[in-house]
Amino acid sequence: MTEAVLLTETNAGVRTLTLNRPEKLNAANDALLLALTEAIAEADGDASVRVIVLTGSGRGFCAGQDLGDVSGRNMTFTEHLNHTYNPLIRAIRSCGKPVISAVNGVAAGAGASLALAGDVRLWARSAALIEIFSNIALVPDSGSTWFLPRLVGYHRAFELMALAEKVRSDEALRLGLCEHVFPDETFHQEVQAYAERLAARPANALKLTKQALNAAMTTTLDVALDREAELQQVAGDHWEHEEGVTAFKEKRAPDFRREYE
Ligand code: T3D
Repeated sequence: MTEAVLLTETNAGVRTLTLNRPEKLNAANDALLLALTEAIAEADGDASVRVIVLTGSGRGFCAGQDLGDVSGRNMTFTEHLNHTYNPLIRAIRSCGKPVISAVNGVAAGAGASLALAGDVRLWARSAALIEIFSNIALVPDSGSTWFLPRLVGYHRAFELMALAEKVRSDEALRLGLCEHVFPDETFHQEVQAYAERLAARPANALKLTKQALNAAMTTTLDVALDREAELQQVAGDHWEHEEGVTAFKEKRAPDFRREYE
């Protein structure tokens, strides 16, 4: 069951998790959501994995909740979100490794939230994001109400959610919903190359950077300054720091991967 809905591949320290329900644009059922959450935790604990990529098979990234899977469900909406989507989004945000949302096609509803939740968002030219919840008279969930206004401001977020307008890749880049847009034809190669660049960076420093940035999103400057000072000590005591400084002095590129090879 798990193997069918989620594909896992590791290449050069990059763990790619591919949502695999292409005939439904990777709409999420419980099996997929639970498998994905477990796979992220597993990758987080695997020292050979330095970067995690989330993507979709076929022409979609993720069309949100599988609407064929809802009737007869033995849970309230609240219970369902707390059981499936919320642990998934928390797993992405608390993961100590960079997570790339590699948005290969349409990302709708909770799929849009998944597209926004990554530390880096890479889009294929034909990808699009739709905060589609209001089409079925639901509220944006899985973190969309947290991510989107921080990126585009309250008013643009409200309009995108209220009208369920499709945001195409050129506008997504302009709005800051993604960092890079790549041609469809070479998308997966470009994602892998980008992920390998990240994988060569100092893993401990990136973990602490993610931790600091996540905490800073909801705090004051004073608290952020204190946290930076604490985390800098942790980074400065790590071998990566010594390697970076030594490499600078020796006028060579630092080797931050040596511990894992
Ligand atoms: O706990 C809870 O349950 C609450 C949580 C909610 C989280 C949510 O995500 S709510 C939002 C749920 N998602 C949607 O409402 C999106 C529904 N899909 C669409 O509106 C469209 O499919 C798209 C705009 C995303 C893409 O349109 P298009 O024209 O490119 O593709 P299509 O032809 O509509 O879809 C292709 C196939 O995928 C089609 O199947 P078919 O006819 O070829 O057999 C379609 O039914 C299927 N599909 C697409 N989205 C879903 C889906 N099947 C089930 N659930 C879907 N969400």
